[in-house]
Amino acid sequence: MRTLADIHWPTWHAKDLATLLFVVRDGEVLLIRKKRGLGAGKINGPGGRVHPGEALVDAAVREVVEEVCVTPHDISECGELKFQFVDGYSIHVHVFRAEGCTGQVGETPEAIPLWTPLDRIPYDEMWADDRIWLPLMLARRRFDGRFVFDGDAMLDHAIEV
Ligand code: 8OG
Repeated sequence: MRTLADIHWPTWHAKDLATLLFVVRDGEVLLIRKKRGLGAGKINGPGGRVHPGEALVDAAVREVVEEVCVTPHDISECGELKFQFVDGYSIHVHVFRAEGCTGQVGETPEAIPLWTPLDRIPYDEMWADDRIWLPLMLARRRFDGRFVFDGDAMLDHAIEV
């Protein structure tokens, strides 16, 4: 399994369901330096796995509170990302955006918060696919992406906007 064509997408089900939530405010986006979990060391948005029975948006908010201590508001879903890894792992990520948050960001055992100017997003330190869809999220364009990864390496992708 190395390409999108090797996967039967209509019946594809991910092993894990996860969220990402980006607070976008005053020309900046709230990113994190992830300290543990999948993608540790990389810069990402706050997010993580959805608990059984939990609503997606509730999971997205919970992860932001847990990782960087602020509570996002005015939230909308802006896209979906489907990742198949060649080792058999798969994860389906729902991406949200929030127009603001309350509280003050703080570092936690999971993440270091980074308010980042929109014209200085450090794509070189992020997952390889992020430069494809993050600009769409910022432009409020809905996306549906599918990706094949071998570890950190993106082997194939397609995105519908
Ligand atoms: O529970 P844990 O923090 O390990 O969950 C993984 C998080 O990483 C989850 O928020 C989804 C996110 N994630 C992937 N793959 C990718 C990716 O390619 N790009 C970005 N930006 N996030 C990803 O699992």
